[in-house]
Amino acid sequence: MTSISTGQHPADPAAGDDPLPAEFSSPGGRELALEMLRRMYAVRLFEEATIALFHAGDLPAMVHLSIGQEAAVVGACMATTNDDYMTGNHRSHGHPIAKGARLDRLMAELLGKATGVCGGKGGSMHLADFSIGSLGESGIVGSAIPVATGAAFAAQVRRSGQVALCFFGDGAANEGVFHESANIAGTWRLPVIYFCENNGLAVSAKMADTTAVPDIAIRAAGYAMPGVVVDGQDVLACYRATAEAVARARSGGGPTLIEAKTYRFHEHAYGLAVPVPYRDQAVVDTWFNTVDPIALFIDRLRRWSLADEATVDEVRAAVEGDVEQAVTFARQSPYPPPAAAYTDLYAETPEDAA
Ligand SMILES: Cc1ncc(C[n+]2csc(CCOP(=O)(O)OP(=O)(O)O)c2C)c(N)n1
Repeated sequence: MTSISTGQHPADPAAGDDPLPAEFSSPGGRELALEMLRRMYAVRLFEEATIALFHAGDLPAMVHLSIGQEAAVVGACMATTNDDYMTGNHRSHGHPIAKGARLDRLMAELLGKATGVCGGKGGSMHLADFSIGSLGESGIVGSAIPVATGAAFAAQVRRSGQVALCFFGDGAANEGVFHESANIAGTWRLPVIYFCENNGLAVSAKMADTTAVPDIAIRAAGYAMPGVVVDGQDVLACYRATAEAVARARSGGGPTLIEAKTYRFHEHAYGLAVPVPYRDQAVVDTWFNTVDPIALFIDRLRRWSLADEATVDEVRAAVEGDVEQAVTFARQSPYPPPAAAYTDLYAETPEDAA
């Protein structure tokens, strides 16, 4: 297991110590790097748009943002395909965006519109988008972990070669459901990747006050699977660790637990005031200036001569256009009719289909 100390970000590799990685020097490598940048911008700008919508009164509820955690979600998702399954938690937009979901239908879902990915019934915290393998996000902490485990079991039974990528936080890793799922995945060698986005906090509770071990990845040993700690602000490190876990899972080698040490730049949920002061704003400001995953990646893209300023601006401008279009689409879409409340409640059985 690689190890970095909890809560610390390793120094950005100094120029000269950071040669162009194999992933980006092979054919298609530059495109891969720029797609990582594009998706990280998509998460950031989509969520900044949700903040604006919240203040405008268009967004009817608080939102849990992945801003600061973009490298973790994008690196992990880009190591999977649309056929692979994914589940997530209440920090729910970053996962489907990172996996390649259309922004317009996601934004419409957040506004409760009929054109949303779930017809407006899921909202921010319960998004699902089967077109990209997203089985669902969930506001019930820990509840999507057994769903991913079950999906991995189904893939194993069907010998489909699919894997399930399961996102959860350090808080969820203290719930029984994580341990039960990891135990059965380790026992049955299920093709699942448990990806813990460890931002060191569960609402206002600090990990050190609630968790017996300094690294969640240590727990992998109890379930006979590899445990890996990665720098969650480094998109390439997250991609590499997940790609290795995906290859192992597809070849029958069973599950992996990856822990990405990351940071949440905003409040637990935007629009929810946590009454207890639990972190120093100066520290958060320092994060913005020193461990912004997008800024760190842009520096490296320049150093590797994969993108100059104009290319970065072009990528960002294209995403800005997509987000604007998504907001317009969502605003202009109709709300579902009241009768829609009674549809899509039950799965179709084989008898229904006959
Ligand atoms: C079963 C359950 N218990 C408690 C909550 C309230 N709650 C919502 S988010 C959260 C913290 C989750 O922390 P973590 O899993 O580390 O994810 P993070 O918010 O840090 O991304 C809690 C306790 C809940 N939604 N569901």
